[in-house]
Amino acid sequence: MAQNPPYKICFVPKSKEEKEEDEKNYKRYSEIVATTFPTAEGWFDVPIYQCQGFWYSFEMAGVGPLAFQDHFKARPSDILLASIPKCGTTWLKSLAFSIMNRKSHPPSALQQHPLLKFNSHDLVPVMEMMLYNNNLNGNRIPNLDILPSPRLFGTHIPYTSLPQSIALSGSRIIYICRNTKDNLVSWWHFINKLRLKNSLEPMKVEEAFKMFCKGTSSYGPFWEHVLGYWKASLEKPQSVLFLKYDELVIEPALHLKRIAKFMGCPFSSMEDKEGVVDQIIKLCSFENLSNLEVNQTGICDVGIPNNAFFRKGKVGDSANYLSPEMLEQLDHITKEKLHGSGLML
Ligand code: PAP
Repeated sequence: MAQNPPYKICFVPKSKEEKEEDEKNYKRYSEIVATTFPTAEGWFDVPIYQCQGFWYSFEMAGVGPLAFQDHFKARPSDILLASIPKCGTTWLKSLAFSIMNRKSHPPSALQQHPLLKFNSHDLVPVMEMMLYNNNLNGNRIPNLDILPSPRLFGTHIPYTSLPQSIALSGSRIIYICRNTKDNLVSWWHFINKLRLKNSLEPMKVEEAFKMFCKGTSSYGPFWEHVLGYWKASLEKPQSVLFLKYDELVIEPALHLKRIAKFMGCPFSSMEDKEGVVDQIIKLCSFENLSNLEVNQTGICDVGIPNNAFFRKGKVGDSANYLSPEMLEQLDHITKEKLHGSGLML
């Protein structure tokens, strides 16, 4: 039988007054979203809403982004794994979790490792979707104080909308992005998988392309999302590490060592010699994780089948789905949007 993800312990019983306070807050967020935020046609059969310049789905996050902004109290030791969806979040979470917990859960002790029992989203919850999402939490603000340090969280929230306490506390952020074309194709496949599950017609690639370019894809616009974290990584390299999926695929060991160093737990030369880096790479490989039972048949809290997080895991697959004109147009937009930033995608 499926076990409760470890983060569930933060939904502690609350007093009547506390429950009423939480409900009042969620009612307020829902009213703000319903009355003041713009909406647009969504990826499923309900509209999406725009919050502080970026697009969100009611089904996936409810009014979670606002609750996260208001209530999250960061610790200096927190590590936040950030991304726009479909850039390698599932992989980064597996790697960061394995790095952080390698003493208590050695990657060599394969039979026991938590990644064999849980999808990485259950080990590193997405703040606005799994913790602060009123669709899931019954209008209860989670008590994250009870989680031991260092805490590892995920988010898709853009840099400019993160709770202030993250920058103030000095907690660290690892951001992962990916080339624009593969991101779009990965997102399109993902939503079609969910549309199928909800008995909706598949979305045509032309339609997904139009939405993506307009900026109304999940947490879009893509380019503004990436640029927010890119600029922060240049301004505060000690606080924001910027990674590219495409580079991680080519040189995983190099980037794994960068990640571990940034997280404050670098690999020792002994660990290097013992092959710990390679063990983590193997444990978190697409081939290994995608074939685990939990990832073939499990369902994560937000109702997404875990197998939807694994498709091909290849760089350049977009060329198999987008026309030459679409590929060219995306390259053109990306070049224009990133012009002068020093970032190439
Ligand atoms: P999410 O934001 O919804 O969590 P995310 O994990 O960022 O999704 O992206 C999924 C992509 O990462 C998929 O890419 P594809 O559609 O181009 O195939 C998925 O296959 C890929 N992916 C998932 N796990 C791994 C992994 N362990 N190694 C490499 N790629 C992976």
